[in-house]
Amino acid sequence: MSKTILITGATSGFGRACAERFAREGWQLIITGRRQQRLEELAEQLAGTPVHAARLDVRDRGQVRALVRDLPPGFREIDVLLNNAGLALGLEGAHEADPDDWETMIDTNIKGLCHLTRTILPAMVERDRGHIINMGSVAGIYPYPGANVYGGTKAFVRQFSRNLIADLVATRIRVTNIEPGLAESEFSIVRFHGDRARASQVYQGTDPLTPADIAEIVHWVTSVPPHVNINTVEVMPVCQGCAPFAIHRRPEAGPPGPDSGAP
Ligand code: NDP
Ligand code: 8X3
Repeated sequence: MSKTILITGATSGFGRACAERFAREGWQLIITGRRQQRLEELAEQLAGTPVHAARLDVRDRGQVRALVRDLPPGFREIDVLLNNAGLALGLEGAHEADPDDWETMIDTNIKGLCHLTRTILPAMVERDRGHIINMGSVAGIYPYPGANVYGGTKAFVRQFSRNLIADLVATRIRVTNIEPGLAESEFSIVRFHGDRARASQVYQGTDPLTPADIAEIVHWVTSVPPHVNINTVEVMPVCQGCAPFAIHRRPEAGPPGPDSGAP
């Protein structure tokens, strides 16, 4: 019998690429997102694959409960929950950022991910089988200016994933946190509130990760032997590195001398 994966945020980027990847492997798909038309287009594109498409805003607990309650026969046993839906909004410093943007990121990246997990996990525990894959980010490990709440939400995803592993140690359920770096999708268009020119500058002159790269990794973590749990995957494009610690020098101090220890 085919396995079933539920993907949040399947209307774009990583989620959509994962839907295509798992369809190629013969899985059944539950694809979700807020944009109904995109869901319909994807379901049509994947004709031949058993697909249940359902409009879902992960921030709405009622919708999450209804989604699971109303799953059609044949889709009720979820083998993999891919908690992928998420977003960054803004790149302003913490003193200038929009508090509404902060709330949206917390509601989506943290609370939405928790709603899905809490709703789907009991049946996995009952069956003693399942895999929760969370989409974290390198922003949850390394700070950078303007990441403030976005980075904080992904740090939550990192620790929550580890705490799930702790809670589920006596079961056969697996938990993986995937932490990508620079990847080209609609991520930056959303971050800059639809400013496509600014978004494209983020990737200019780089060779970023692609959604297909991430889908390959998501598929791989599900394909290792059942006794193996890939806890975390941290992945960046080769063109990205971890910046040195920033040091602000007062202008009047002049340039650093040779023995200053400056990086
Ligand atoms: P995209 O913007 O291309 O895709 C984001 C997806 O999330 C869309 O399908 C969107 O669907 C969905 N989504 C957003 N808000 C909600 C909501 N409230 N309810 C349901 N679905 C929602 O970005 P990516 O594919 O790049 O991002 C996917 C995940 O990967 C995110 O969690 C992001 O933080 C993370 N990530 C991205 C990186 C990157 O550089 N691109 C790097 C590291 C992590 P819709 O609008 O239809 O609801
Ligand atoms: C997205 C990656 O580095 O733009 O999570 O924050 S980054």
